[in-house]
Amino acid sequence: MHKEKTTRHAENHKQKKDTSASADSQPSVGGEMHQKAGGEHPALTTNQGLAISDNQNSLKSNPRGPALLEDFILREKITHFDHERIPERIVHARATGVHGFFELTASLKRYTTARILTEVGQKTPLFTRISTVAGGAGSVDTPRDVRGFAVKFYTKDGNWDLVGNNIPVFFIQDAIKFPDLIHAIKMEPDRGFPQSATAHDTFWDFISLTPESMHTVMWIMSDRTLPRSLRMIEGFGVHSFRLINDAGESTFVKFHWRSKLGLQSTIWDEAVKISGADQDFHRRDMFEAIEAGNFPEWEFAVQLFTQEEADRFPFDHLDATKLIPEELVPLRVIGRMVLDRWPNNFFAETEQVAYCPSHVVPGIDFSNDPLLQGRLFSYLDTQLSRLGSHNFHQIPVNAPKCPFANQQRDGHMQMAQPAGRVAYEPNSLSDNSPRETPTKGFRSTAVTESGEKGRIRAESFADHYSQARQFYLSQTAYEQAHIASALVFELSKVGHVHVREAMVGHLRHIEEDLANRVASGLGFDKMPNAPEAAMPVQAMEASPALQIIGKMKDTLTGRAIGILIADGSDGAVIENIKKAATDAGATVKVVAPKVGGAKLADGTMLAVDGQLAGTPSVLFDAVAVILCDEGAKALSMESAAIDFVRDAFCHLKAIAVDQGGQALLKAANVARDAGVVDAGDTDAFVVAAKTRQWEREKLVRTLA
Ligand code: HDE
Repeated sequence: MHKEKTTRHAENHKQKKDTSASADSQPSVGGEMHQKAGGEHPALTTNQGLAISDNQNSLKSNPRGPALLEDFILREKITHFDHERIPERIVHARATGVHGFFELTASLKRYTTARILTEVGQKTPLFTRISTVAGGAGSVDTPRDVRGFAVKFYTKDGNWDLVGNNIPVFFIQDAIKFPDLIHAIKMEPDRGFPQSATAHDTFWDFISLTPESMHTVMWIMSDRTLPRSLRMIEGFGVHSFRLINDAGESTFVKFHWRSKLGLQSTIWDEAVKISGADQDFHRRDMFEAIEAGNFPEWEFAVQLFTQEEADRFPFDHLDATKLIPEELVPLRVIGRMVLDRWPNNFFAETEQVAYCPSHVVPGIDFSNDPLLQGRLFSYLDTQLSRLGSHNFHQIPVNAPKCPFANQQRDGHMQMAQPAGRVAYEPNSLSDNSPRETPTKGFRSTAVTESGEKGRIRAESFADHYSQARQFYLSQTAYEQAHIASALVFELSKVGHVHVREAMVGHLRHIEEDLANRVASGLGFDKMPNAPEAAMPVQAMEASPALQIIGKMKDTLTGRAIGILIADGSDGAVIENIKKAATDAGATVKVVAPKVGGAKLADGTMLAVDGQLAGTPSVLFDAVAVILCDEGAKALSMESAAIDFVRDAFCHLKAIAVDQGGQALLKAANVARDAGVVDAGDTDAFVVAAKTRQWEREKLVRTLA
């Protein structure tokens, strides 16, 4: 009986194999029945080039017998599979990578010899990787977190890596604190949670004991850490660098990326729900934009300043917890970056790309920022453990696109085959071996250093609260309320009361009103004392450039509109909204109870892009609800439809409705306001969809 069964199974399998193999005489690639026939399939081979005749069955001593050690094909395949993973990045493990180019539009020849910054019109290929910081490689795209913004420029003078973030300041001043910061932020070591979240005891414990973090805390509690899209973030090199011109003169520089689509964030409740609806929300958004040819673009800008100017700043520019307000040193736009090519392979490119702040080109040099100095060591070191070899620069995504040559040899996974007997310098035996280039090679700035050696924090780094206060006071009232509410949320997840109190104590130095709002949100009956400040808080001019709302562009370009329909909806109304939104630059997706489509009022079937339960309104910037009376009645009984409109309203989005849509709103207990418009008035819908209905917020949630 057993024997019979086995034979029948073997025959079935053989049949399958024959069907797919009949397309050509080569062995099949997948061997499945659904595999497409036809085409020129290359032979499936082992890594030694041996054609494989059967990729479905391992070699056995008899049909039901044990597998044989002799099966070198099985062993090769399984061994390779067993080793597919490499250590993920300690921080910034989760990311999206895209190829693109940089084009210089204004020369910095007066300041630097770096050709990428002097040859106007020159296009330099690049690879950009945008990441979250705290979560593992498989974590969600939309936690409250800083975004890494790393760009590898493949310049004619060698690779230049600008490894920045989407906020311009950092938590700590000295690299020696980085392991502590990251250990506090990551999941707690005994319990293994939370994944990618700052809302837990160890993070806030560390922060409450680290006053220098307060400025960055204001940034991470703002909606900057809840980006709507990776295409809508700013980027900052954070540290001061130096530019060096051909006379050897040095000018300090800060680097900035400014998104052409403008800065845009989600709000907290929305971000939480997006995490559930689509864990890959940002990666998918970027992929779909690139696939559709909507290439994201950033302006590249610099802030340039001399040592004398720096000496007059009311803060130390070598301290990475400080920024230079644009009002003090204006941004000069000198180029643009366009991302236009998705990688062929996620692992080979996005995972294996190795950024190092030490990768600079002649004409660019480092400042003494102690955080930057530590980074110059860390990144090369981390690549060795991640990628396993000093030869990681030979991996295609890391290799310079200009010629490079030296006398370094051998090592794990050496791919090159350097010819000749000379592997040293100087030598007199070879007339074409690489030599130093004294004039054009990289040179460090000649700076005079003086002072006492020691483990010392400069006095000029002691002001921990002034820029935190400046940031908070520069925000709109809506953004201030979001910051206060974020602090209440985060600290409410902290079990240790003394940590909550210590944090509110720090907030008192930043702004008493903020401290009061947070204390009240946490239900304190008494205001905690403020800790002693190392320096009195300085009054600084408000900097509107620090807002998000002020920078949201008056456009639908890059945004997404969702239209909820059902059987019986009016096709003409749907079409008008679709046209108005796409004409204004948005992408449109139609959502219905069934993914197969909806039968419209005129009897035609309309194909749809998403099924209601799997396509909530959090995935869109604005929505339209077009329903017949019957459709509205049916959807009034669907919690997914009720959530669709309630969430759109509570996330302050524009909603266009026809009569049926209005009925659904009523069933969902959603009121009409200026952001709820008639579906027939597409102009009004487009205007409302370009912004959020900020005034609505106080009606839908209690903010701190
Ligand atoms: Fe990083 N950081 N970092 N960092 N960082 C890494 O390098 C480190 C800092 C940033 O897409 C690691 O390749 C130290 C500031 C980005 O691959 C590691 C210090 C800024 C990325 C490392 C800092 C950053 C990293 C982990 C304090 C903004 C992702 C994997 C001195 C200017 C790059 C890796 C990518 C990655 C160390 C602080 C940005 C461990 C020691 C400040 C965007 O080497």
